Amino acid sequence: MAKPGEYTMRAFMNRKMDLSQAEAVADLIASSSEAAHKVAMHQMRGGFSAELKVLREELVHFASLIELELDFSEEDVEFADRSQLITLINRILTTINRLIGSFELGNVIKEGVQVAIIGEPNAGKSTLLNAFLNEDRAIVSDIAGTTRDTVEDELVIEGIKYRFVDTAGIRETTDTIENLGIERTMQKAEQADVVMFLFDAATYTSERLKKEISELKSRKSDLEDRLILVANKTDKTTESVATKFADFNAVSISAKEKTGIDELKEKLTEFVNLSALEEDQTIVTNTRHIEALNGAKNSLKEVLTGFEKQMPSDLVAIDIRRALFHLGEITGEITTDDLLGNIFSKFCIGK
Ligand SMILES: Nc1nc2c(ncn2[C@@H]2O[C@H](COP(=O)(O)OP(=O)(O)OP(=O)(O)O)[C@@H](O)[C@H]2O)c(=O)[nH]1
Ligand SMILES: [Mg+2]
Repeated sequence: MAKPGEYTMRAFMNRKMDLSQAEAVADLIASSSEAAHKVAMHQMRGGFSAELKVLREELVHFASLIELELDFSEEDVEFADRSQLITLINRILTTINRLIGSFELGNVIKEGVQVAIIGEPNAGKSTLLNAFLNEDRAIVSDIAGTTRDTVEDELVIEGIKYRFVDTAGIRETTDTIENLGIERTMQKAEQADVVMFLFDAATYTSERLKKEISELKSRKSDLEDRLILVANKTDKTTESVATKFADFNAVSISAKEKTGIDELKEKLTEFVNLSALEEDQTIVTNTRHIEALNGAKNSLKEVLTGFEKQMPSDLVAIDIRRALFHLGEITGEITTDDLLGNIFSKFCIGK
């Protein structure tokens, strides 16, 4: 009987693919959006490995020069031109920093964008969730306080996965269960990548909206950059909602009539900057890889400090070897049985 991931593991053991490529096989199987699929394919075809290979080769060359110096330590020669080496290390650090920076997008692509829908009871949050999903996912009623626990579901828009979280409406109440729900709403709003604040366009005044937004922002200062204001129930009012809330840059919708939903989706996609994906750059999606990249980065910084402080070459050589070790962890030049077991056990049988 084949074990989980046995075939991919054999391919790895026989050097048909490196570890990051083998991991991409599992990512590919698990991918649930076009973007996740694309990133996994890029990695499986060796895009990431190729990038790391160049870095490693340059470092190896560099390490061998330094180690050569150690052999001739009595003669006090310098084979490795220090200023060239520093330039090289800085270039490698730039690449590593770009890779580490790509993880923000990588994580969004792999895990999806969390979107919390918040607002007062009866604002139409559950109706909006249902409109997004095109199904009766959450219970809708005209009783304020219908949703108590959070209701979550996923939707792929333009190749990116979004996780919508419908929450309990925020209001002052003495109901214990409802209060627990409201607490959970605030937690979800904290964790979310994007917060949609939904309000009833017919009953809200711009003064009230202004006050509630500033209250929200005072709770969480970084909300500004991830807040979308949504004026709902525009079907109920004959007033021009655009004029009424002109200062707020709100999206006007009717969740019930399903109007304005496309505009809202468009607004959502603006939150994800996909240029790196479109340019086919390497995007890191794996926390194991991020840890290794951070390890390599720190070791290389030590090398630079070593040069600055004119430390003996043998000490600098240790940090270079450590950086090589971390880069090798990603591609699997350096592995332990535990690590391999951990990676391949997550595969399904026969893959
Ligand atoms: N006219 C109109 N009514 C709406 C619209 N959206 C929601 N409603 C109605 O508003 C009422 C409350 O809707 P819900 O979606 O349950 O509101 P909610 O924000 O989830 O409320 P809680 O779960 O209690 O916090 C229901 O009777 C909906 O039919 C809309 O766009 N137009
Ligand atoms: Mg609800």
